[in-house]
Amino acid sequence: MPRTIQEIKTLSPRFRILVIGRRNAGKTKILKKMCDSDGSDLQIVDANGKEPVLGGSVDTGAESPGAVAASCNQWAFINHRPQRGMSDIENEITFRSNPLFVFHDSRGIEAGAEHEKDSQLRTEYLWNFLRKRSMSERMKDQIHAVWFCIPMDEQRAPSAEFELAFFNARESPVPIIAVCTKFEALLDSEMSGEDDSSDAEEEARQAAQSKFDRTVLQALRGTSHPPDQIVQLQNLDEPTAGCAALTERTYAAIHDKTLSDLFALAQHNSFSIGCTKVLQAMT
Ligand SMILES: Nc1nc2c(ncn2[C@@H]2O[C@H](COP(=O)(O)OP(=O)(O)OP(=O)(O)O)[C@@H](O)[C@H]2O)c(=O)[nH]1
Ligand SMILES: [Mg+2]
Repeated sequence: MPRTIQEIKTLSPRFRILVIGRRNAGKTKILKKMCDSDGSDLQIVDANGKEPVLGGSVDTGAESPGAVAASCNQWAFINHRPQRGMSDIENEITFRSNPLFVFHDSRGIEAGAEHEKDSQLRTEYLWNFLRKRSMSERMKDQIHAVWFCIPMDEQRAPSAEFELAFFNARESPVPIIAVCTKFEALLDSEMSGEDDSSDAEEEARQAAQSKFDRTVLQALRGTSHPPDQIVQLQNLDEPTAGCAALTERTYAAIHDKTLSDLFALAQHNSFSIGCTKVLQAMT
């Protein structure tokens, strides 16, 4: 029998997502888009619900100096580089604009992994985190979905040492959506310098799609445990761009009715906030 909203929220008040990806893959951007936030309302707490003690700075993802200042009130902001470290993955990231989502960020956990002999350990670390969380009895503590971001402006992605190694390693206990970010990079590489007519653009779009299908898609589908869904996102750095395709594929990947209702609830919350902002801007 379907559960009421109250029953769902009692089981799990928030939809919990693990986002994985190389540095600059576009992870933070996706979280902000999903919560309709500019980053100024980002909050991070550690596994005990406390503000984490940071050895360096934290990537707030804030988009304006004002927003940076607002979000940095919470942290020691020593330099511009996001803090890296394996313990980061335990931290909970939320946005006040949509408290129904909670995120864990791998934060470039793979940085340099392709050239390090312990790279397998790093993939292993992600899997251990997922396994530990999925064994949790309480639904609210489990990871409900994984967004695995693969940037299309990085020629080595997906690499056998990181992304493909991850999908070859184990069967996931939770739905995994491979998010191919910055898709326009493939398009740009197919555009010839001079001809920018709509015909040339359409030709380039088809060539980019075909290249993607032959390389990225085939590589991902050829892994031992391919992602449940694969989605392409592009131009997310543009203010009006959204990630409706990611919402759609995430929803499609979740088979548990309570969790898919919870995801719809959280997503609807972001949609309502977006609509309110548009209406406010118009009046
Ligand atoms: N062109 C383009 N740029 C994007 C897109 N998505 C994100 N970016 C930009 O890429 C850069 C990195 O994005 P982030 O969201 O900070 O990447 P990240 O994965 O969180 O990176 P780390 O926190 O360093 O691991 C930023 O300058 C974004 O504005 C996209 O779809 N297209
Ligand atoms: Mg980030």
